[in-house]
Amino acid sequence: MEQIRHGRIIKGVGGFYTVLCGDGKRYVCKARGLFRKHGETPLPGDMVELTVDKKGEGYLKAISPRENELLRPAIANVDMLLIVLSAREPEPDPELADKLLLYCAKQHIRPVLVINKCDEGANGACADIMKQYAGALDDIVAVSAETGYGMDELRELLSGKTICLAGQSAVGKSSLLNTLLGLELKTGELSQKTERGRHTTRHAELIPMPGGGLIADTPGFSMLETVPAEPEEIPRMYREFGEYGGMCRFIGCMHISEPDCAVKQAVAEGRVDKERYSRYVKIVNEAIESRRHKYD
Ligand SMILES: Nc1nc2c(ncn2[C@@H]2O[C@H](COP(=O)(O)OP(=O)(O)O)[C@@H](O)[C@H]2O)c(=O)[nH]1
Ligand SMILES: [Mg+2]
Ligand SMILES: [Zn+2]
Repeated sequence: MEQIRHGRIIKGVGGFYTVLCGDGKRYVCKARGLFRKHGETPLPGDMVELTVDKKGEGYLKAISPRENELLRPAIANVDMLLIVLSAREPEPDPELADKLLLYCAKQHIRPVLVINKCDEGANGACADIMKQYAGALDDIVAVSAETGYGMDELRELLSGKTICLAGQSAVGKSSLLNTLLGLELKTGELSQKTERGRHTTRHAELIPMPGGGLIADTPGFSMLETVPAEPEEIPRMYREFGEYGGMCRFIGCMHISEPDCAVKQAVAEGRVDKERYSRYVKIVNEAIESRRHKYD
């Protein structure tokens, strides 16, 4: 009798899937025609059932329902998205970070804001980003991939989780990836080499982290073309609006042009960050605009 095993797909190339099992063993598996018939494509991150025959060849039997599915890179069951901003060059793109927070809310992925390059001389910029996002999410970590500052705190937060990095180009995603994997590289050199290698394969892979957990080798979302939510959904996705949202005069208040709006009041009194709010207005308008075009 074939024995049923359980594991996690960490890689899939050309119809072969590498599954990591609880005992730390890896099996290369083929997907049975069954999957194709149901239009199911196994993804890295999928929890699967497999069997291994006498020759040691594995077969995927079933995929557990996914908690979520990231598109760029294509990975299932992601616990955390690390939204990376830089306290130095390049100029931070907080609008991208805001949209990535919306994406996390929509996909039920826990966001972690990682402020990288918090090394000498970047304290002011780091504190400014911290202040803007203090009400927006729980996990904000200031780090330096270069000096190692804050990396222990970050590692602890990520331990045992399945994670993916996101953020604009040159903020240090590859450097963070390499540091988290314990590759101990000094600067971007090796990271660039890794990246070039990845471009040729194009398939994302999950790599076990030394402290437990898995990290995607391909960083995603250096930009988002559209707002990842409908306009009406957006107010609820701003956690810092939460305590004021119910106090507006109108139910369904968008907190933009309505009178007696508690959120606008909180912004005016400095209880909600001004810059986050002004980007919010821009993002909602962008979402309205793109919906209009969708039905044009
Ligand atoms: N000062 C400083 N530079 C860093 C840090 N992390 C990365 N860098 C540099 O930032 C540049 C871009 O890093 P990279 O990891 O390739 O960014 P990516 O495009 O987001 O993958 C490289 O030159 C890195 O050496 C850091 O913590 N501090
Ligand atoms: Mg990179
Ligand atoms: Zn309001």
